[in-house]
Amino acid sequence: MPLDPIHHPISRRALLKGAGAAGLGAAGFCAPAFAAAEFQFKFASNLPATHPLNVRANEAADRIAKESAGKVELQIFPANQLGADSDLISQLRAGGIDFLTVSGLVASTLVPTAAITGMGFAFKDYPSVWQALDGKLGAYVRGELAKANLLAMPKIWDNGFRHMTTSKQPIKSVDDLKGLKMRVPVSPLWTSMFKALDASPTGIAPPEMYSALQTGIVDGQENGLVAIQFTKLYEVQKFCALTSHMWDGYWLLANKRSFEKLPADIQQIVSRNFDLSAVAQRADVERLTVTARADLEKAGMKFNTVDQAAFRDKLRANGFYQEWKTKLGKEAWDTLEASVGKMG
Ligand code: X2X
Repeated sequence: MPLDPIHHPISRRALLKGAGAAGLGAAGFCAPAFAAAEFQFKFASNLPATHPLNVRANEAADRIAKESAGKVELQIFPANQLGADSDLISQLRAGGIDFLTVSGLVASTLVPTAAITGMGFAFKDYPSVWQALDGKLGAYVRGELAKANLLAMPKIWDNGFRHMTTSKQPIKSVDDLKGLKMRVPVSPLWTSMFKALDASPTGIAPPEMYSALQTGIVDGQENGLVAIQFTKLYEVQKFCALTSHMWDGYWLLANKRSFEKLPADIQQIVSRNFDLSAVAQRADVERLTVTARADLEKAGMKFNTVDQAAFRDKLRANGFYQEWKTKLGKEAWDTLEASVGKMG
């Protein structure tokens, strides 16, 4: 059964009409009511155009164009149109694109300590996520990213608490993961976590995820329910175990040179509007996570809960926390623990 993409009440088209714009390109923002933009920026993401992250990014682009009197034009490229994550990180660093939303764990291939926010079972709920990410933990990771010339906007965007899906057998206990071929994003922390859970993980970038599951190269994967719905994984996955084994978010990274080309007042307009949209997107994802479960059930997926403590015990017994505490270092670990309590 097809799932309706989410439609937001304020469409970009309506906003553009209000601004007197006529045409609208498929991917890009175009504002013929204004003079040619002085600053033209490319914004890339790995999520489909209809996902709240791109909907809210488009809204930010509209507001930024208006508030900068047309000086800033942002073109949004969703769904890996310009490449897969690791390629996009390189393009961002080289200035081929100007903005990129990327999971902290994927960014950790470049800045290892950025993986800290994805530590297994670190966050119990959303209030503890935002308290940490809008507080000292977020500030710490942004500082680390800045060392690699990646300027993260203050507010991180949400990719949800992650759960495990499979095609053949449900994961009812941690033992069901034994030897299971799982797709994980390309990131050492993810691979390490699923090895420590005794699964057999393979790092696969989002553009190949669906076909890898469809052809059985891997049996399962893990993601937030909203991502599972928007990438249509319900077509190739049957079971979902509500593990909440980690939380994942998207940093909105800017190329430092591109951002610093902007006069200070326009930098303010850009970062304020991105942050406004990030907060709206967090609320979208939280709300949609609830309806996603019902929609995925209607599409035929079967859900079950698990004893999370048993998963965490397995990670502990296999030395996962000890290994990552050493790898990421005292500062990262202490900053996480200051927010969420003792880990491991
Ligand atoms: O690759 C994934 O699974 C995704 C889309 O959730 C991330 O970007 C981490």
